Amino acid sequence: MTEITAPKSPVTAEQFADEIREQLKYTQNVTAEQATAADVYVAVSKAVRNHLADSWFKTQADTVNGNTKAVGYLSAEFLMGKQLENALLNAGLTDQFDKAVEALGFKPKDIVDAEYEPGLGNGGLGRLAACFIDSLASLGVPAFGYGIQYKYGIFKQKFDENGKQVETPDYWLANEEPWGHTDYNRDQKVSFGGKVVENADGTKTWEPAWSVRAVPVDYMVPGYKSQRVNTLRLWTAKSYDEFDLLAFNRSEYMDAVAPQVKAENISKILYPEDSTKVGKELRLEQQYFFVSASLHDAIRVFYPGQDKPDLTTFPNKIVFQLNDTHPVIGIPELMRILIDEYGYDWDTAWSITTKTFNYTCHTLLPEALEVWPASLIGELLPRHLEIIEKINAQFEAELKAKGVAADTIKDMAIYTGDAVRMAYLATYGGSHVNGVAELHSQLLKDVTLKNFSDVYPDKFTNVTNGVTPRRFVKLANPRLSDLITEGLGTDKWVSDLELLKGLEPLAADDEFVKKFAAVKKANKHAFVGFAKDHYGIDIDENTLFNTMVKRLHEYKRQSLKILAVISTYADIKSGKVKAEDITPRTVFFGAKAAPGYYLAKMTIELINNVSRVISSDSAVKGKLAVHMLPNYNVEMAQNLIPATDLDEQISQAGKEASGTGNMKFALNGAMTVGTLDGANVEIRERVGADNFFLFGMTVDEVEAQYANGYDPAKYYEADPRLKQAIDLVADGTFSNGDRNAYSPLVADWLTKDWFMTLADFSAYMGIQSEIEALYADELEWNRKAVLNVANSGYFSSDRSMEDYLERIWHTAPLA
Ligand code: GLG
Repeated sequence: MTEITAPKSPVTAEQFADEIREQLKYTQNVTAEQATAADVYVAVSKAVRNHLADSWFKTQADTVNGNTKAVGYLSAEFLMGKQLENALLNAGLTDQFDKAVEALGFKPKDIVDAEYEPGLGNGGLGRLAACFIDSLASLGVPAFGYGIQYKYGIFKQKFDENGKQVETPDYWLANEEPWGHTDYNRDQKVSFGGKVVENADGTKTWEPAWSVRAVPVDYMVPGYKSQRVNTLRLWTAKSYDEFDLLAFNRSEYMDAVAPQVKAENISKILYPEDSTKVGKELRLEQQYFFVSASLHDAIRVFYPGQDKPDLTTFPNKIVFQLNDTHPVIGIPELMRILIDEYGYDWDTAWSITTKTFNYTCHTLLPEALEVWPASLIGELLPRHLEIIEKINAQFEAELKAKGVAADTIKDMAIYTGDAVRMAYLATYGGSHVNGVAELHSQLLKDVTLKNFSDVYPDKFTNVTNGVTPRRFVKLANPRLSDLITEGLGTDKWVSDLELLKGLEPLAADDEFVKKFAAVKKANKHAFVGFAKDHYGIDIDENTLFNTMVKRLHEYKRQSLKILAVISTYADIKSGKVKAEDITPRTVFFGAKAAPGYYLAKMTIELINNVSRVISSDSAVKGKLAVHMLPNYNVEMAQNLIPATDLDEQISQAGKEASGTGNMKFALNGAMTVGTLDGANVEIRERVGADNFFLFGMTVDEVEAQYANGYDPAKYYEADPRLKQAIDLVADGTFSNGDRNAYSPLVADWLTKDWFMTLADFSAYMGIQSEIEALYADELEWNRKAVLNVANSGYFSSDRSMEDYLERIWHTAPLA
């Protein structure tokens, strides 16, 4: 048996420098003199991993041998951000690192910058998964993150000379990637297609047509000061038939690699375009691929070397969280494993399965709840389709027995005959369903999953999202972190964020507030440098930094913000606002649009062109600037959020499930202008209505508008400023005179405007004077910003994890 030793004790800077030299010499095979920053980055990363290794082994051993149930977080996305600084922080090696690399003749920043950010996620959902696994490790809860190591993550975004979004592949593995360890000896076989045959004894055998090899790449997930290191296991797809030599020898070179390409396509890219049938197929292949490999992996981990494990104990070993609908095929897969591979009867298998899974819903948009054509599942996973049909039959019988009306039963169908509704399958097949903010969870019960909540009220619960204070305060905002520590007299807040409450009295202390204002100023100054380096733009740091960063989507209403900017531009230009009344602002946008999302891409183009026109207009120089920053990612967030004065959370009420950017901004001392949507509601409750710029319709008002037949043109006619802004878009002002450039967008605003941008415009403009009046009073603005920080401790992902532990997972940290 391997000896599990205690975690390696911290080293001195000199020792750490020696460890780096050793890595350079023996693994990188370069001398310290030859080494570049990129070499040192790899060497340091490996040295840090060595420090974490013993804790990693010990955590694994305790996870398997202990009596604490583990958590398996199944997610198509893990948007991790750069690893090195976080690993150094959690390993307690930050100071040693700074000194050691300096001793080697490098600047710490250059080493950190040599890392390439992995973009294995799309937005909030993926970043949430990353925050959650950080918190689980920090709390000492045994956990596995399970997902896919995509070869290409979310695309890299550029803008062409016309301001249009251009997507390029993000080949993040172009250079050595020191964090993932490919473990060829823990692979799994995942099969597809073929047919199901019935055996003489009535059991079924699935005879698949093809299989791929799932090879895990393991990432250590170090907890902050917990001595625990969990595992993020990302699967990559390999072919069993590497290469067809016969075909090659017939000079059929493409055919020779075809099987390999087919297999490797599965982990090639995050969210392949799915408007075609093959695209859909690939997505389902991906989902099944990682879920099947993960379930088998968990059985391997918890029942090592056992041919006939007692899997009735499986739900006591690990509980799986389905992060959105992407992993929901795991429910029929576990049924299949239990019945076909281990010989359990249906009822036993069902009892194990329902205890094993729970489902988190992250949306209120019906189109985001996945529905698969039954024919597709039938082709790719014929045995699973049979199981789903049987689950559906059992479900319908259960509903009937409960006296549910026939019409309602039909509405609730998991399997409709031609489609499978994954959210319904997840709701029925798991123990709990949760939304991600109070309002969202309520709307799930009242609207989206109402029928289910009526029949199974106890399944439904809420866990409000959170963000990790390690990455998003401690690492992103060292100046604020120092000030918080000074104010509280302790740095314990990093792992107990509710301690921030202790800053509340300091909001009344002018000296403290001034220090806080100085931190913000310094962060703005630093961001000006970052933007110059990264984007080549000049920013006036003595302006209000006003930021809107998030995926580009109509419901998030980037349109509302850009129309407001256009309106302000027109007012300044026409002299309608007096020079002395202008609050100079710099507006930052950061957003990627899905490659096939036409209006979203057009909105990006518009923002870029508004930016161009404004920046070349001397009439507004020094008063208004707009920047659409390319390729919004975790790194940009870490730099921009701490520098922001005012954050935009302006989605249509009832559409943003939670939002997590809103939490990051509040924790970094930005004020928020927002609607009563998602977690904004809870943020406002906590920081106080006086310290939050609220505007816009409520969920009920939105519903009433839909019910009465919403007419956007009415708003256009009624508000001259809105009319002027839209007219400027329509008349070619931002398209070199081309009146057609934005006509689809303009037509949508005037005739459809599903997310009611126009209806909220006047209210949004109305609140700007309040914002500007407060900003003019520097001390008062910062006092309120301090109160935002002091009262946002609740939005730590540590707290979210504690809520999951108590309400859903019913497990605890390792002893
Ligand atoms: C979703 C939602 C966000 C939410 C995030 C994490 O749109 O409102 O904050 O998940 O729960 N698809 C998403 O990014």
